[in-house]
Amino acid sequence: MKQYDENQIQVLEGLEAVRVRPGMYIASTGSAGLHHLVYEIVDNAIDEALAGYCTEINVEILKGNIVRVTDNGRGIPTGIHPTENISALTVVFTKLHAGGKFGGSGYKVSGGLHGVGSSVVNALSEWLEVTVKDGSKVHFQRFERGEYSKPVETIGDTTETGTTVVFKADDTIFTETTTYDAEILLKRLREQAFLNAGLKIVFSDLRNDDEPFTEVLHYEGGIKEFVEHIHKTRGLEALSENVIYLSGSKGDSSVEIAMQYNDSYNDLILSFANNIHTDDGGTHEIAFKTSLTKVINEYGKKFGLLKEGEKLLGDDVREGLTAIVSVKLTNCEFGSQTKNRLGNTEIKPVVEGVVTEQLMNYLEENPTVAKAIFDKSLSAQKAREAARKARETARKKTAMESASLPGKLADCSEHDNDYTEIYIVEGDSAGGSAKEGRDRRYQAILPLWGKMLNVEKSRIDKVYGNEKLMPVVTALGTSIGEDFDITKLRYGKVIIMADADVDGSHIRTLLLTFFFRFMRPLVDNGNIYIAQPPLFKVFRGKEHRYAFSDEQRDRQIAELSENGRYKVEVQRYKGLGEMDSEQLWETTMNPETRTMIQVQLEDAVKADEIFTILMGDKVTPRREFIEKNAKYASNLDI
Ligand code: TSJ
Repeated sequence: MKQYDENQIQVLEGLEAVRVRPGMYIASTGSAGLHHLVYEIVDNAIDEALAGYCTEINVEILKGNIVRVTDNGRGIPTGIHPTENISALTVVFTKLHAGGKFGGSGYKVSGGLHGVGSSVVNALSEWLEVTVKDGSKVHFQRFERGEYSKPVETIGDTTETGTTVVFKADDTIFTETTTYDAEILLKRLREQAFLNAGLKIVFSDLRNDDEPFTEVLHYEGGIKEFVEHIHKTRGLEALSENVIYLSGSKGDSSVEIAMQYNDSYNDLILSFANNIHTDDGGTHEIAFKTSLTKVINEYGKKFGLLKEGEKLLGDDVREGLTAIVSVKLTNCEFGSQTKNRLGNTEIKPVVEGVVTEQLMNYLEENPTVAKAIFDKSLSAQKAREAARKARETARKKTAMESASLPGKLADCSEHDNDYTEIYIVEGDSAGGSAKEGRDRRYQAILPLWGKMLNVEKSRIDKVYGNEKLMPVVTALGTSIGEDFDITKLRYGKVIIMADADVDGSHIRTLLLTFFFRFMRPLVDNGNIYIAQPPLFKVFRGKEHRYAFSDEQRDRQIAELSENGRYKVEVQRYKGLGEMDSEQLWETTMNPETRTMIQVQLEDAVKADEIFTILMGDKVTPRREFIEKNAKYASNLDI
């Protein structure tokens, strides 16, 4: 029996809105939104842990992509809600924006959608069941697409406490996919386990009877272990034995920082506000960076390591730094356009105070570590100076040479970036075919030659003067690093064209790493493409087709041979060089017929990880990464 009292009607109208416009409540109705459902539910259990009542959370993916989340907290209150006149539990799952504030002992720190997402998940689930153990009774309620036909029932006795939510995403809402990616869930759950030291999260993927997967995420060291984990998985060597840990609080705001330097030239600062990853940083991250620069400079002055007037810049003191900055505050304010940038200013003095005082103390008490950090910053500063000189030399050189464009560049005649493209081609013979086959009005060709530079292990000063990369820089016109200027870009599309073999894959990775590290806006802006030359030509007499994969080849063999009735031949292209100019145009360069991959950055941190692992010099993480991703390797392309 449905209860058609006023509250219930209001409730249904509320959840109906979620179903009509899910995009207003979750990230998307694609894969991201699907995974978001799990986070919304788990976040409630994490809040219970933050409140100090829950020590373990179980997250299971069951057959049919049903998710079960269980905690050992107090259990969602089941008593009659004072103003709604129905069980508080029903309110949690049917009323938008309810949650977090029962019985006066609401959560001290609660951010984002915490505690308000359960009704959204409920609305977007084909069905959802909640079981609450309150130490004496077991309570239960079931919902279908957000609606219930029975109130909360008592179904048994218990001495335990806790909450279990089981749900199945509604495939009429999540039309793209309802299949969870265990890696994605595991990554986010691991992050949450690091951020909440001591909390035990057990993740299981039980969809496949033959290989059930379970991993226990339990880190007593919290964010310190997070930093160690990052260094280990990326194959980075730490500069000191221990991770530096700083923490403090003021009023309702608190901060925790874990930091350690490594042997790379890149920095990685991950910041969080109330356990939510702030991709775009914000006040807490800025405060951390500013105070770090100040402290290192002050230390240098105090111990005579910096000469009068000498100063290290932020980029210098952050080179090779991995840091986690995690703040907790009462009312998170996120930027209006950029949702993931923290705006709260009250956190600034808290972060500044902690870093200034505790980091300085740490450095004074650990002179060996301090010396290593300082030397690393000084060498970054020297490299910056060297880069400046290299840049000036490069500028003078181009000013002296009458034609500043690289000699091997076959430029296009038009200059409208809406249409122009540059093909960066490995190999002289392919370069020749590309030059012959191109549409010379809009397509420029730059063949690559010279010695390979692994940019992952080089600073910017090495890029200036590198015979392989400098022609790319001059042809694109934008310059690199802090000088990068996208308005000077000479082509709308930058297309990497290399063989579909190991060497080609090497050059693609090299160039992608280079664009990612030194011309990052080109990647963010979607200017970078990867050409897809065919792997096979299937032909019967004069008729022919191209295939870009084994499956496509087999389909075309079947089609063209009319299921074996006619003889067809298959040619395998080992490299671009095997195609003549006409074939290259037809298959790979003609905008009307070609397929290209636009390089997109789904997750900058992930991309950073991939490049660090693939281009770094540690073999073990690279092997592990490749083994783990082997099944994707064919379309991963790097
Ligand atoms: F388990 C879970 F992750 F699926 C899940 C746990 C899902 C949801 C939607 C909520 C919870 C949850 C909620 N675990 N624990 C709680 N705790 C409360 O709701 C609670 C209990 C007692 C009191 C109190 O003041 O006595 C207050 C609250 C908020």
